Amino acid sequence: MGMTLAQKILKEHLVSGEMVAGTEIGIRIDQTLTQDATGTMAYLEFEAMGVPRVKTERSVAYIDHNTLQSGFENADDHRFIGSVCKKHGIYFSRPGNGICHQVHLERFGIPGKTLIGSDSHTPTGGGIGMIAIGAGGMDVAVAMGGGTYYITCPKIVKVELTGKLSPWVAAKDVILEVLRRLSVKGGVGKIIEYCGEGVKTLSVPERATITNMGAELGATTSIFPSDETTRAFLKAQGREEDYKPLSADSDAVYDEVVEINLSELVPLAACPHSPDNVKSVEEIGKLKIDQVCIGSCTNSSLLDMLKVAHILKGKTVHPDVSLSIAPGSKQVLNMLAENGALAIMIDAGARILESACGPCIGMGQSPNSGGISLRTFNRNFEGRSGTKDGQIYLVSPELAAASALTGYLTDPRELGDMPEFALPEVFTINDNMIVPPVPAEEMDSVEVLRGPNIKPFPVSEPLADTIEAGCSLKVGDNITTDHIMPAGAKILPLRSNIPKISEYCFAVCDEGFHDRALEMKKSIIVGGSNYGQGSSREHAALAPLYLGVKAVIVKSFARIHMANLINAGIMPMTFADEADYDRIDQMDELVMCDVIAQIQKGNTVTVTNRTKGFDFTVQVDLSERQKAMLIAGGLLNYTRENQ
Ligand code: MIC
Ligand code: SF4
Repeated sequence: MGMTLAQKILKEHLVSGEMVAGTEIGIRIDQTLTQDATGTMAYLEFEAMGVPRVKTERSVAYIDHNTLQSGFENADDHRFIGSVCKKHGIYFSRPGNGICHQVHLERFGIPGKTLIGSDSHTPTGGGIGMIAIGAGGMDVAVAMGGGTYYITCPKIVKVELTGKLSPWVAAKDVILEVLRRLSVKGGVGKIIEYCGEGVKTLSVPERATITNMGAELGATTSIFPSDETTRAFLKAQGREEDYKPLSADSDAVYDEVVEINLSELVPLAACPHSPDNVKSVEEIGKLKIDQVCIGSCTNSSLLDMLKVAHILKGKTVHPDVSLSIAPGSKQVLNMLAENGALAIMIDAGARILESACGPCIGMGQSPNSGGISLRTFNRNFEGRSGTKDGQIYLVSPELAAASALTGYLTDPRELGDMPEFALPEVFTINDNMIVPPVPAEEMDSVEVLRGPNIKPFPVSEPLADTIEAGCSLKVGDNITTDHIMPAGAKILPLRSNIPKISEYCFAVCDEGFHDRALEMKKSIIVGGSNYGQGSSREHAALAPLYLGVKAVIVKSFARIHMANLINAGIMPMTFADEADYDRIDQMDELVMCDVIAQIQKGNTVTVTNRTKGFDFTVQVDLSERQKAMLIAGGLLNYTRENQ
């Protein structure tokens, strides 16, 4: 039987398990990446493992999230990460060099390799045929130390692309269409593999836009074949030797098939507050806007920026609209400066931001109260922009630029004829902002620089046999990591300080949670379906751990967050009968006895609701390895015990 492309790469990297969907497999990791907001924790964890040099083929640390430096904290974190990298064999991409996923695609990604990154948009690498997966910082630390990375062997969904995008319809519209059809839960436990004649019509940056935002489907990752277009991209990056043709076998069998005719797509927008709340521009109608933000790891490539510059040329941003543009990398910004496109943007009135995540993670550019903001980003969760009642619409750069000029949501097809936008044959290459590590024999001479904001991570305890705890919080469906552990300019600088950042845990849902949980000492969180969707931030597990959360009982989990809970030693449990969710209230007293014996024996645990006087069953669908990890009190304890 033929294999899909994802199966081929996974099989080649298989260390344990069998390629049977739904079972646990362990894979060898060739490359890792971290960013600064998750990086400090990942490197503290790596240090705690005591491995002197990374064992991967390539590990890179990027500084792109916390670049505001409104206090000493960010700068201290940057110095810490920079010094750890220098010592332990990791390449360090300095602040200003660009967004991790954009730079990794340009300079390091290699078709057929495996990459895990402590950022949920790591699947951007799927645009050049990598298996690139978002993971928690601890998993990345283990992979840097040469450890195996474990995932549930995914089902493979084939997205068959036919036709060709119409003028001014974009790659963003392709992924928005996939989200419209499959929803933010539709990709859980699956890899999305793009095939078909339409693939040839898409450039590497366009493919990367699609795989990047596949994270919003909850998918394990997304992948495109590696073909002549990939070769041309790598050649233009001076890396043709990294090219390798890769595709699925013609008789590959897929678990699901989705067909998309690119010719039929129209400009789309994801409406507030979910990336799958997708409507056509026509359906939304004439919407007056206040702000347009162009950038983020989804849409900040040179190609995107050239289109934007073309649309803005000789025009002025509408008087009621603020337009910000953040080119994705130093390479992109440099090339825009060289070819005059930057001058066109400045001339039109765009506010040029540094090459970093910026407004995407609420680091500045929060919209006005109730403001309507069009963004080329990938997430529009409530409050993420920094303005609680901000109305965020996710759109393509073409639509964003056209709308910035008119002041209302505008169909870019109204722009008339579209010129051919081609990628350059040679990109401007200058890796002077990527600092290589020192050779192994010099590592002892490097001092690791720690600022006062860098606090050790909370210690998790081995699993208790009896858990008696109150329900400190009950939440609904689709709770995101931005609800659990918000980011933004005020909170992000605290990523290295778990006690301090915990003060904001769940503040979006319930400002009293922090104090209540601390007072209860031990507690349990109850939630709905797709709990923990979004980011890979392990802070969404470490803050609850610090606040005494022992278990989370929900209808279903998002993949990375569930792994982060297990790594932190918090029990992830799902209702055997979802109706029981309605029978529990906040502050109910919940009791579980013989927990260890129950999870060792099977996949269920009986919970007594002492307040209401009834028993219910929860599922603990975990592998033997995950159970052992929970019993040990998390991944670090488990790794120490099994070294
Ligand atoms: C995000 O887009 O939510 C982030 C910020 O990049 C996160 C990582 C983080 O929270 O640091 C992600 O996507 O994993
Ligand atoms: Fe940065 Fe936004 Fe991409 Fe996350 S989604 S890596 S915050 S640009």
